[in-house]
Amino acid sequence: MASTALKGPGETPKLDGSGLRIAIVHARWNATVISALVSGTKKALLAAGVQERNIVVQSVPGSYELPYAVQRVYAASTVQSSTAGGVSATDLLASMSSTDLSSTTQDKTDMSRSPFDAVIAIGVLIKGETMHFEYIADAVSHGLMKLQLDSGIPVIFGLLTVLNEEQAKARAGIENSSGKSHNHGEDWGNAAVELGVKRRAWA
Ligand code: DLZ
Repeated sequence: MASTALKGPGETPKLDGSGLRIAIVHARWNATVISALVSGTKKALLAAGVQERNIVVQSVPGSYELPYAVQRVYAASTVQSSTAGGVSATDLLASMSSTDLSSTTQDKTDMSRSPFDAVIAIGVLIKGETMHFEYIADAVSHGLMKLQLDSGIPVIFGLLTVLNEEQAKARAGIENSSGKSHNHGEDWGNAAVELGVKRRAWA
């Protein structure tokens, strides 16, 4: 029976993610919340059958860096690893260390095996006293949308834009004062699987 919930993506279709390669690119600002979101995302990917070795995790300092990093991580996955006498983009990415905020295994696999089927961009923007929040939220939203339309690769919007830490926790499955919490990372993992599978069908 279809879900009657007002909010959320409704009933998640049961899709087989076992043939997919997915990248998670996350910011490190607001680390506790990011860590929970990355864990929730990985949990959903694994539950859908995506293999651990086909989940690549990379990090950047803040959300502003997400569009550029998503673009480079995806581009590197489409390039063959061998370059004559030089360091390829894939070698470079494979050698980059990604801060292990989530205690998840950081991927050390060959980035060039096949292009990613979807990339999940995760960041947490918490509004401060200045206009920083608005500028970064606007730039990142537009950057990620442009990227997915220009490249044809689904880019999942895992950017929380919240007014305070309590709101961020409530969306990351972390206990907060209201007691209600849902990990949006799980929705993002499911969205990546659905779009990754559908992208192949729509190709
Ligand atoms: C500078 C900044 C501020 C004030 N707040 C956040 C935030 O809440 N979340 C986030 O992901 N990043 C923040 N940043 C950092 C910027 O995204 C970016 O990393 C720096 O401006 C360097 O380009």
